[in-house]
Amino acid sequence: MNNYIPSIGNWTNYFYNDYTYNRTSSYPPNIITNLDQPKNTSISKIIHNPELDLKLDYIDSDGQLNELFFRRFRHHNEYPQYSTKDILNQNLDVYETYLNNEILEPKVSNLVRPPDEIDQYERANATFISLVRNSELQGIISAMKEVEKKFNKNFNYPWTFLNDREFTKKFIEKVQKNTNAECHFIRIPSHLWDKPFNIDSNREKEGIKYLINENIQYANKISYHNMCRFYSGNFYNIDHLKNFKYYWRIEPSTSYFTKINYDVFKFMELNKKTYGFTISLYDSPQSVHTLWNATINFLKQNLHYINKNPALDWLLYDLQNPHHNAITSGYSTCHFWSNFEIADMDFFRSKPYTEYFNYLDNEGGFYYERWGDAPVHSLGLALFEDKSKIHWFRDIGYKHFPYFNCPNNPDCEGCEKGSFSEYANLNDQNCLPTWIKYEMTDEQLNLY
Ligand SMILES: Nc1nc2c(ncn2[C@@H]2O[C@H](COP(=O)(O)OP(=O)(O)OP(=O)(O)O)[C@@H](O)[C@H]2O)c(=O)[nH]1
Ligand SMILES: [Mg+2]
Repeated sequence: MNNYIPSIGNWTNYFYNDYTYNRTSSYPPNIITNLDQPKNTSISKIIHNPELDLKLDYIDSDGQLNELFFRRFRHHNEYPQYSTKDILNQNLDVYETYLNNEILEPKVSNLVRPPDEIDQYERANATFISLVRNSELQGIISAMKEVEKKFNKNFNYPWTFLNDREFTKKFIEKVQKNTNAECHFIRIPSHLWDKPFNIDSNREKEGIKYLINENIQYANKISYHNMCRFYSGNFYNIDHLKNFKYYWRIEPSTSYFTKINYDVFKFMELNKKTYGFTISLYDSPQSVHTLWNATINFLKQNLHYINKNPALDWLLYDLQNPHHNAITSGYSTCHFWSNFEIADMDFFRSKPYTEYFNYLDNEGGFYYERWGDAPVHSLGLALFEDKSKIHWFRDIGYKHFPYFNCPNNPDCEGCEKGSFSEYANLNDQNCLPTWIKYEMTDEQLNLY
């Protein structure tokens, strides 16, 4: 370990040389080489030393944010002898080995089972949330049927459907038929959905041109940018949703492969979890190429918001897809895939996250780039929440094309156990090995 230590002076060149990183476009400008040199930072602070308390690393001796810590490619420095391919194979092993273990239910003593009398059941303060278009009627019915069959027929949690347009009568009637639970159909107020007036249209056009050139999906679809902004920061401020604490996000055409014989919302509540996910992925780095810069700038002014137990290794991991860190100035692009979320909206309503979202919104990256709600939620959680409150629902068999969470569970039907994607060439997009290796405590690892 640490047998190759680049000097502070040439570390940025070293990164580029080592990965022969080739850009096809001249935009964005080279972001790495214009980093400030660190203040009062010794080499021992730059190179990761697992013995050191990470918490100390990201603050300089003068109490300022040590910016280099967040951009330093420290994992790469630890393992110079391995190629990216070696690393990927090692990481896939970690994932497969872990998922090969039988995964049934969380081993906690407080699982709440389906009630005998569903009408008398005191539910958690929770709702399903589904943002959906009228045209996605079949897709949402298919997801809803599975969720009802595998979980909700036993608990009757209400559904909240959100749309930037009015839901049609047909949509409402057909959807309601699939559940005994209450359904609410809410039109999103335009101020929470539409592009803000302060977005500079020339800058937006330039940004979209760059993303198109980089083959970024949905770059040119304004509704997609609106959706990402809405799910990043505004959904929990809809009047109807202010009545709820927990939500489970359901997307059209997603699949659910396992019976869930306990109340997942009560699991969250009783075990003090903030956020539950099933899949963790890398993002297209071009879509978030200045998100990390903006985040660092926010952190510089708000150091006190960083949690004492953050998930920084996952955010900074630079071995599997190092070109991502190069494009984003340090961020791995690892995120929780937000089409599945079971989470506590009070986290997103908290001061740190609210200020963070407002800061990002003001930067305009939802339109000048294509910042997604998944990386924005994930950065907020990894930085401002105690990582032990983030729960991997690995018992829930789930698919959103083309990725799975497919546990080794006799009851799991419809996916290949342990597989991450139907396409083997997408395995390098899996960020769960990093989560498993660096962020899960023994307690979490042994929870199933
Ligand atoms: N009402 C409404 N819902 C939208 C709009 N755009 C996206 N959504 C919903 O927002 C969620 C995410 O959109 P998707 O198009 O699935 O985005 P994605 O998952 O990144 O992309 P896919 O891989 O194509 O599924 C889904 O629940 C969509 O139904 C929109 O313009 N209006
Ligand atoms: Mg989708």
